[in-house]
Amino acid sequence: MTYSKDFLVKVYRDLAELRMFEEKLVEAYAQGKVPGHIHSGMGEEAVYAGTLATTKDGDYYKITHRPVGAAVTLGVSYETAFSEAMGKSTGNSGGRGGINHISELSKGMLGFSGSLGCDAAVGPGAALKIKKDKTDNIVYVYYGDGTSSRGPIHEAMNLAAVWKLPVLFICQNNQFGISTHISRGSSVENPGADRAAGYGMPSKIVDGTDALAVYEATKELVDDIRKGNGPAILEAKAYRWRGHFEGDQTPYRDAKITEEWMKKDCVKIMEKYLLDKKVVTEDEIKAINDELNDEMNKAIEFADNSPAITADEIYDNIYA
Ligand SMILES: Cc1ncc(C[n+]2csc(CCOP(=O)(O)OP(=O)(O)O)c2C)c(N)n1
Ligand SMILES: [Mg+2]
Repeated sequence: MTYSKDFLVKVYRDLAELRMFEEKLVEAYAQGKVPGHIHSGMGEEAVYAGTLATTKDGDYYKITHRPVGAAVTLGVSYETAFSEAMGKSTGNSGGRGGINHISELSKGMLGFSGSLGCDAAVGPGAALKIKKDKTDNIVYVYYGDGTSSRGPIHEAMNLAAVWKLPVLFICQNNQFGISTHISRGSSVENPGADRAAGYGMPSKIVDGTDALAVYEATKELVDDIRKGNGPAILEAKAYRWRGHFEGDQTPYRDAKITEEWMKKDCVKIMEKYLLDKKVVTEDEIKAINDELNDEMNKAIEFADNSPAITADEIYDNIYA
C-alpha cells in the first residue's frame, strides 16, 4: 500500500500522543494527583492508532479502560481528559467519572462501563441506528482478551451478526486479564478471531505493535462493513508493558518476556519506518514530540489549577 506523507505523519502523531498521554498519566498518578487507580496502556497504542486511521465522520466508538488516551485520539481535549482523570470540575463528567469515563458523545464516543463487557450491546444498538439511517458509518467496539469470554460480548456479536449490523469488534489481545494469562482463560489460541466462525463473521489477526499493519487489516474489514456486509472481528496481538494497575509488581509473569515485547515498541517501529523511508527528518519527529509535550504540560497545569469536585456536588446529575 502507498501512503501520503500527511497520512503517515498523522498515524505517527497519534501514536506519539497516545504514548505521551499514558506517560504523563503515570507520572501524575505517581505524584498522587489521580484518585483511584489507572490502567496503563503503554505498548498497545498501535491498536488504536491503526484502527482509528480508518474512521469517518459519523462513526461511533466504544473504547475500553486501556489505553484511555484513545479518548484524546477521538478528539477529547487534553484539558478535559486530564481534568477528569484528576477529579476536577473541568473534566467531561465534572470529575465524577474519573479515568475510565473520559467520553464525549459529540465525538461519537458511546461511553464505558467499569463492569467489563456488560454494555457491549450498546455498540450494536448504535449500529442499528446507522442501519436505519442508511449511511455507511460503522461502530468500533473494543474489548480485551479477558473480556472476550464474557457472555454479553457474545450476545452483542450474535445480535450484530443476525441483523447484519455495521460493527467492527476489536479484540485487544494483550495476553492478560489482570494476572491471568489468556491460555488459562480461553480454550482457543486466538480469543477474538477463532470465535468469529461461531457467528459467521470474517476476522483477521494482526501484529498489534505495527500501526500500519493494523491499519491495513482494519481497512479491509471496515471497507466490507461499510458496504453493508455485516460485522467482523479484528484481533490485535500486543502486550501490556506495565502492571494491570500502577503498583502491580507482576509476580505472575516472566520479566524477560516483558522485556522482549518492549523491544517491539510501536512508536519506535513507526518512527524508524518514517526515517528509513525519508518521509520525515529527525527534526520533524522532535518538533512533533515537543509540541505534544508543551500542550500536555499546559493541560496538566490547567487541571492542577482547576477546582476539585466537592462532596456536595458528587450526586449532581445522577439519576436513580
Ligand atoms: C464484569 C467485570 N469483572 C471483573 C472486573 C475486574 N477487572 C477489571 S480489568 C480486568 C481485566 C480485563 O482483562 P482484559 O479484558 O484482557 O483487558 P485488559 O485489562 O487486559 O486491557 C478485570 C477482570 C470488571 N471490571 N468487570
Ligand atoms: Mg487483556
